[in-house]
Amino acid sequence: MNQPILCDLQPTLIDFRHEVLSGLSLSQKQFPPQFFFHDKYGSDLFTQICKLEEYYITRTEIDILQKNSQEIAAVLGKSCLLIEYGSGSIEKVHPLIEALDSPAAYIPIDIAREHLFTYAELTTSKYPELNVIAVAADYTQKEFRLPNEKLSNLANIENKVILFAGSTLGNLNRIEAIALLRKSAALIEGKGAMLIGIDLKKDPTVLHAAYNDSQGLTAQFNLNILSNINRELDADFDLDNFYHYAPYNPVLGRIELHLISKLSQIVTVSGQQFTFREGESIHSENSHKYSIEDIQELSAEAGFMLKETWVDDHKLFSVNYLEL
Ligand code: AVI
Repeated sequence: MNQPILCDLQPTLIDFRHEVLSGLSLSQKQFPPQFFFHDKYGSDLFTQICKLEEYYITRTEIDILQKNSQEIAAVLGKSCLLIEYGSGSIEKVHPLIEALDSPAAYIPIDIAREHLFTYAELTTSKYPELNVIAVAADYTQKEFRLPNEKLSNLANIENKVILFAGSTLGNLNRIEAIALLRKSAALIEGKGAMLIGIDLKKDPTVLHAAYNDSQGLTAQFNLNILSNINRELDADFDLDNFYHYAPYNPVLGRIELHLISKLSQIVTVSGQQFTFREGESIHSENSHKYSIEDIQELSAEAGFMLKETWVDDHKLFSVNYLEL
């Protein structure tokens, strides 16, 4: 049986203590969005969120990829090298892989090594003809490169395409998003394309429901950051003294996740004290929403041209082909 090539670039994990202490020292307290996935419980909660009726993002993207797989595969062309950022363990790309015409290889990249390697093995067992090169790495790092020595004996590659699914681009601000797109252009050596799943602007009540679900899973996902800090950094956050708040900001076109202090209080983390006023927030995430025009502009600013967009019938979500 064909085996995946496993390539461990030993991604360095973020310095949790440093990020927490510096984030809490800012006048607008904040955490980076990666904190949600810091422990298994956070990742499991996200898997559950993705199955919620109110959180339309995951199922809508899968649906778009499934329904349009032939057309998308035709745009990607023959002998395509498909690179996937943050592939995780969701098999949402499999319908596309099935539709591709003799792909040169599939390169899933993820920081979570164990999950990635299990997923790579599963993909190879499902598609024994496919070359799978799984890369454990942090694709957001400046120094990240593709393991070119592993690609040298692949048959002729006619197109290199980076798939970035799940609307994770939306968790970056505009400057960060453009920087990631430019870095991606360099990764494929200025020739190729990106296939990006991006959540669309829509009725704010739909967005509000998606990030304030009735089962309270998103609230737990947000508050779990404080539990992790308590456990790992000898902190004394009282979770009953904070609540999840996730409004849509129509001016900035984004859902914002906050943890709001219910009262004035002092919290100790690793021996340092942090004062909270009543109503003060820790800003834990932004989830930007785009219009097709926004996507066109963003692409152009990063040196790409938006060539094709596929959306669902309700125009909730988009999958976009951006060419260099
Ligand atoms: C990972 N990311 C695309 C999710 C989003 O929708 O922005 C994270 C999330 N936050 C709350 N719910 C889901």
